[in-house]
Amino acid sequence: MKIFNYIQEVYRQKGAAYFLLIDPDKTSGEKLRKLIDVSIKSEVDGFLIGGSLMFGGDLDLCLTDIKKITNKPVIIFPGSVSQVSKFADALLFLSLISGRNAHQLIGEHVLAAPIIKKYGIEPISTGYILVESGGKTTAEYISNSMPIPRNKPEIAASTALAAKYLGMQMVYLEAGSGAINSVPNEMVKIVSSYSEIPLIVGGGIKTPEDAYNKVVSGAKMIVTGNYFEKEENFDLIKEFAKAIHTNQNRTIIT
Ligand code: 1GP
Repeated sequence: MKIFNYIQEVYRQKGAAYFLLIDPDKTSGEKLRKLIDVSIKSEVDGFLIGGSLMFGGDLDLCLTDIKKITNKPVIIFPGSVSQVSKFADALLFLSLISGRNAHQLIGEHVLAAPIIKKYGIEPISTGYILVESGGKTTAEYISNSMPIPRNKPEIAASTALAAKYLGMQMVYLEAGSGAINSVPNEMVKIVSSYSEIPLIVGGGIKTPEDAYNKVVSGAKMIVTGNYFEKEENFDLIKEFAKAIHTNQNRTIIT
């Protein structure tokens, strides 16, 4: 089954999919193994690997370590072409559609496309929309782009609709990793109902209630990263999964 079809199956059956974002800079070795183990037991649906900036982490090692433990999908969440790896199942082929920087809209993609083809990994065409979140995030700084203001859901909705008309498979509404405020629920609601494209929502989600609110507002996939970089929070992964899987309790067969 293609990974995009798997994601669709998950949200059709469970209400929404829950993916954990792992930054190889922050989580590796024994801590990574423990995180994956707890995630599997907690019914996490898959993993995103990568980020806006890789400092010293080993992406290939992170991917192969995860693949040794689980057959849940492992998807690259690339900050740049340097984060394309043959060890992943798929890659979010992200175009920064909230920005007007040609390199982030199409430049990196031209460089990455032949590598993705050579490796045979599945690209999932995704419109990436940065939303203002109360402070400058790494994603905003590195992409050198202006996020959509929090109180302008109509701009986000029009951008998501444009992504749909361009043939993109998903839209990622992103507050940025470690954001002070997650994407407003009202914005999720308006964007999902207006554009009718499956929405990934992430950035700054720190409670199961916030994750749940995004799902009832229309998100089809929730991503958390930062919060589970601390081992003392690992026990709460199952609470997030329960909150996100609003149609529970059915198991998805890959
Ligand atoms: C970042 O949306 C993801 O790109 C996850 O954000 O690390 O804030 O959970 P957090």
